[in-house]
Amino acid sequence: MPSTLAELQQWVDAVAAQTGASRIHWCDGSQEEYDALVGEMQEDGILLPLNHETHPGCWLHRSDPDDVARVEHLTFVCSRDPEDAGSNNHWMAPAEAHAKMDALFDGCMRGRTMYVIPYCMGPIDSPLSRCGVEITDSPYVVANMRLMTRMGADAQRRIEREGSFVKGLHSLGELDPARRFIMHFPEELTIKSYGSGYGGNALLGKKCHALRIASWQARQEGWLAEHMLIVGIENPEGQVHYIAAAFPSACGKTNLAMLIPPKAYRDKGWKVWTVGDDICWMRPGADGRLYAINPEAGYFGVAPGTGDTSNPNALATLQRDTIFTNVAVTDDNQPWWEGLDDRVPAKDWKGRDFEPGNGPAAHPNSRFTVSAKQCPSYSPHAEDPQGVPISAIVFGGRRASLVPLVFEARDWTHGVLVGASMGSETTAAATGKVGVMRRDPMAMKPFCGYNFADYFAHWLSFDQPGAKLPKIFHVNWFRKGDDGKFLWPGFGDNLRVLEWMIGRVEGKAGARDTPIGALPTAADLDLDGLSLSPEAREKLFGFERAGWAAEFESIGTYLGELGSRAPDALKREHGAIAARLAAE
Ligand code: GTP
Ligand code: SPV
Ligand code: MN
Repeated sequence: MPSTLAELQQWVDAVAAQTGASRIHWCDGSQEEYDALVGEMQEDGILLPLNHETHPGCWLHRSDPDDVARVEHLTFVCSRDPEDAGSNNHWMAPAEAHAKMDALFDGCMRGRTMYVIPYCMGPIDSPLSRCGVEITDSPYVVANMRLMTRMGADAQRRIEREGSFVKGLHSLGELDPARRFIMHFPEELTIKSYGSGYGGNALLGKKCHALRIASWQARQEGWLAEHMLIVGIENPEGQVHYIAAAFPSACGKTNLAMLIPPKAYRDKGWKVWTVGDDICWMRPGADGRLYAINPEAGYFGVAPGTGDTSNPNALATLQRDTIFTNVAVTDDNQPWWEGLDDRVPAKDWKGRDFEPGNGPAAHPNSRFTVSAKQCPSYSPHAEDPQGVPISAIVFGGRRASLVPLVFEARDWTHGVLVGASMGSETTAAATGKVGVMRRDPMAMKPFCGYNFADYFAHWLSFDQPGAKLPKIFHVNWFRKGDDGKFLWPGFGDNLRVLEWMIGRVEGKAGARDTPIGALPTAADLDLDGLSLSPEAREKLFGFERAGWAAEFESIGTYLGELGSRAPDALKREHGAIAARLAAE
C-alpha cells in the first residue's frame, strides 16, 4: 500500500533505488504481519523459540557478540553549525556524513527485503505525539518496533494527514564495528544508522528519534524530550501524583516505574501506576502545569537483576509475547539471567554450554522487548492524549559515595543546576568501561541532540509567570558502605522516598536546609520495618560538607567547559552554593 504522501513515496523509491532492495514491504502493523515475520525469522535462525509452555509467544535473539549495546563513540549529531551540536556530542558536517553513509548504503540491500515502518511516538490521537518512518532490512527491528511503538496503518494515515515525519534509514550492513555509524541530521529530521542491529542503535523511534531529534524539535517548539520514566503514585486517599524521573541507562528507571509498594504500604492502600519506563515528552498545559506522555508503547528493559523480589511486575509482563535478546536459557529452554533465581543455566547468551569461568550467563545488557499493555501496573491514564500532570521531577545517579539518598532543590533554577551537574557511574548499556564516574546531565549525555549549554537555557526558560512547575529532587539508590554493599534496600522501598517527596509537594513533610538543598532527617521518612545500620543512616541522610565542596569545584570546571553559551543564571546559582559550602 504505497503512500499518498509524495514526500514519503519519493523517499521510499529513492532508498529502494539506492540500496538495491529486492522487495519492498510496507508494514501495516497487524498481528498477521507480526506472526508471519516471526515465522520467517524462526526459519532463518534469527529467532529461537523459547519454552512455549511456560512462555507462550516468547523468542530468543542472539546478537552478534560485537553488537550488544549502544555505541556512543560512533554516534554523531550532524548540524550545519558544530556549535549547535555542542561539545557533548560528536559532530560531523552534514555533507561529509551523508557522503559517508551513502557510500555504505549503496547497494547494501541487494537480495533482501526492505521494510517500511510508519510509526507514531505517543498515543495515536495525542497532539503531543510525533511520527516517523523507519526503513530497515532487519525483520528483528520490525518486530521490535511493533512492540515498542504504535506502528503501521494508523501511523501512516496520521503521517499522510500531517505531511511531516522523521526519516530514519537503517541497515544491518555487515555488523562490522569498523563500518558502523549512527548519524543524526536534526535540521533535516533525518537519521541514518548502519552496521548495528542493537536497541538504541537500530530501533530508530527510540533514542534516535524520541530523544536526539525530538529534543532539538522540543527546544524550537517549547517542550521537553527527556530520558525519564513516568510513574503515578496513588495515596490511600485515592489521589494520584505523577512523578517523572531521569536516571542514566541501567540505573533504575524500569524498576521505579513498575515499583510494588512494601506490604505495609499496600495494606494502607498505596498503589503505583506505570505510565512509561524510559522516555517522557512534556509540555506546559493551559493551567501552567507540565503534562507528560510516554512516546513509547513497550519496554526494552534490562533483564539482569529482574527477579521476584526486585521487579515482580516486570516478571509478570514478560511471561508471554516477549522477545528476549542475549539472555541465557535453562535446560528446559526457559529464558534466564543473573538475578532471576538460583537455577543453573544450560546455555549462555552466546549459545555455548554454560561455564562459570566464561563470565555472566546472560549478557549484562541483555534485554526484553514487550508491549506496555502487558504490565499489571499499566496506568489507565497512560494513553490519555493530553498526558498526565507532573508533580515532581527526580534526577538520580549511581554514586557509591558522597551523594545522600535524597534531597530537594530550593527552586526551579537550583533544580536545573542539580540536573545539569548529575554524575553517575557508567553501565553496560553502552560499550566502554563500566563503573567510571562521569557527568551525565539529566541522564541525557548520550541523548541530547544539541548543545548542553542551550539545553540548560531551554530548561531554565520554563520558569515563567503563571507556570506551576514541579518540585525537583535528586536521589541515589546506589550509595555503598565501607564493605562495598548497597546501604539502601532500594526497589519497593524506594516508595518511602517518593512518599516524602509527595509530602514535600503537599507541604506536609519535614526537612533541614543545607547548601545542596533540603535533606530529610531519618525521622522525616517512614523507615518502619527497615533495619538500617548506624553507618547507613549517617551516609544516607548525612551531608558531607568537605566532599560537597570538592564536588562543586568539579561541577564548576564542568560548567566552564560548556563554553560561552552556558547560561549565566546557572553559573550564578553554582557560585552561590560554592560560596556557602566554603563559608559554613
Ligand atoms: P535503561 O533501560 O538502560 O535506560 O535502564 P533503566 O534506567 O530502566 O534501569 P533498570 O530499571 O533496568 O535497572 C538497571 C539495573 O539496576 C538492574 O539490574 C536493576 O536490578 C538495578 N536496580 C534498579 N533499581 C535499583 C535499586 O533501587 N537499588 C539497587 N541496588 N539496584 C537497582
Ligand atoms: C538505554 O541505554 O538508555 C536504553 C537501551 O534504554 S537502548 O535502547 O539501547 O538505548
Ligand atoms: Mn534508557
